[in-house]
Amino acid sequence: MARLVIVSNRVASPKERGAKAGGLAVALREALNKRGGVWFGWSGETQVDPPAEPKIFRSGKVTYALQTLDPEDQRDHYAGYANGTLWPLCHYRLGLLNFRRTEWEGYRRVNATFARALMPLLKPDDIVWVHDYHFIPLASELRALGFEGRIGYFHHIPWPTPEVFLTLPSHAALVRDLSRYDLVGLQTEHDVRALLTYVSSEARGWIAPGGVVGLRDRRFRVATYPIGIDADAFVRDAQAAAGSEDEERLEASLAGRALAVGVDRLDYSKGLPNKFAAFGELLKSHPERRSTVTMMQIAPFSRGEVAEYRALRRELEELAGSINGEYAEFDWVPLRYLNRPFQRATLAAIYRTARLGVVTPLRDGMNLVAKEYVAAQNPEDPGVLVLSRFAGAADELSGSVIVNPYDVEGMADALDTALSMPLDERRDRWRANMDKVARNTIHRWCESFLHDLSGVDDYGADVEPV
Ligand code: GDG
Repeated sequence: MARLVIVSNRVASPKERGAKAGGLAVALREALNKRGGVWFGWSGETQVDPPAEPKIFRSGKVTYALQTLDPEDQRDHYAGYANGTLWPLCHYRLGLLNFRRTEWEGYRRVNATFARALMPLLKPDDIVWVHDYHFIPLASELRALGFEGRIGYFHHIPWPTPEVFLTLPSHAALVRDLSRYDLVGLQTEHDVRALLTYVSSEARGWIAPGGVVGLRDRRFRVATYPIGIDADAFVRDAQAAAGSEDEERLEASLAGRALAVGVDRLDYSKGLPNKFAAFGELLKSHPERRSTVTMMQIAPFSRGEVAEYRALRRELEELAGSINGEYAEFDWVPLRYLNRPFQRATLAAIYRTARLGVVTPLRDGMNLVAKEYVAAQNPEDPGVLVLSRFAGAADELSGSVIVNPYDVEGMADALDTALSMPLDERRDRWRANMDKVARNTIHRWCESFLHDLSGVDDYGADVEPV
């Protein structure tokens, strides 16, 4: 079996285990341990004139290689082009899109730096799996240095439709970069259609059955790999949470009221202002719900170095304050708004206790919280998932109450409906969702991507355009 090399901006430390590590980190580490290999990424540190070689250490069969970056390069790459340009673009937020040539150049420069640092660690037969929008040009840079082995790319966030993508001044170069991969994985069929439509209508490429794409002298494949969670681990965590101290404390604090829960990084793609507004609207237009339901929003801060995230934080503080100011009783606070992360075991207890999981992003590649909420439910008395149609997860989780997050009043009505849902219907909907969560796990995602990447050839001369 070929050795595996994983590239991602942040590398999960081998010390992060059990409850602390995220599902993705655990799955990637498992794949690395099985095949042996290298996990390469940014060290999290900046330094003027950083060393050209990454810091290297080994743990089990895995070599970790962490590259330090120059501070200006890192800013142009991370806060600049990756999170100030590509993130809003891929989440359809053109009003928030900043494009600066210096950042685009910085983004490319960092990818070239990463490629130069990684190249000496590569063997010709390695399989390289690159993760996410920070690294789209990495394959081009590795090819320029002479690496001819298989390289795959997985895009964790949505791929925008051509009308949106064309607003990016560097769109053509970015797709040329994608074509240097052998396999490009996206979360949903919608994303795949969006990219293929761009290729055929704007880049004058051709598409053959199976998502094989011809672009200039390159052939590569684009396919769907919907990411999942470690469903068994989540079921176990949730079962362990039953009767735990966390659960008891939470139940006691609710005093018999229903709980609606949201867990999202504090990010403008997650639709938090609209979610808060919808909860406020529920309390306004369904006054009988007051004092009967509590919403808890866990929203750890993220990307504070990007101005839009700081503005969002202020907006949410104001909204939460105004909802609580308007509707709170001396013994009930409607909205509990928490800006810090919690242990996975505590999250499991909260998910399991919550009658509603409220996941209403304006756009989301997949959204793993939706799947975690489903996995954590008690099958005898499951809660209801209220889910945005614009989350990738909505393609699979059809047992949810699907909402349009731009329709605040519609969401308020959906929350009301979900709160009244009879047990039989809750069970049926949960079963349908759980079947999907249990089938499309993170392990399956990982294996199927690696299986397809291992199997790629040069997409044979017999592949013809259709
Ligand atoms: C990107 C895409 C795609 C959150 N708060 C806490 C905590 N979390 C964990 C959740 C979940 C993960 O973080 C968040 O994953 P999401 O999928 O919801 O969202 P992004 O971070 O935006 O991820 C997304 C994903 O990549 C994978 O491809 O689904 O669309 O945007 O696992 O549980 N974990 C702990 N404490 C917290 O307070 N322990």
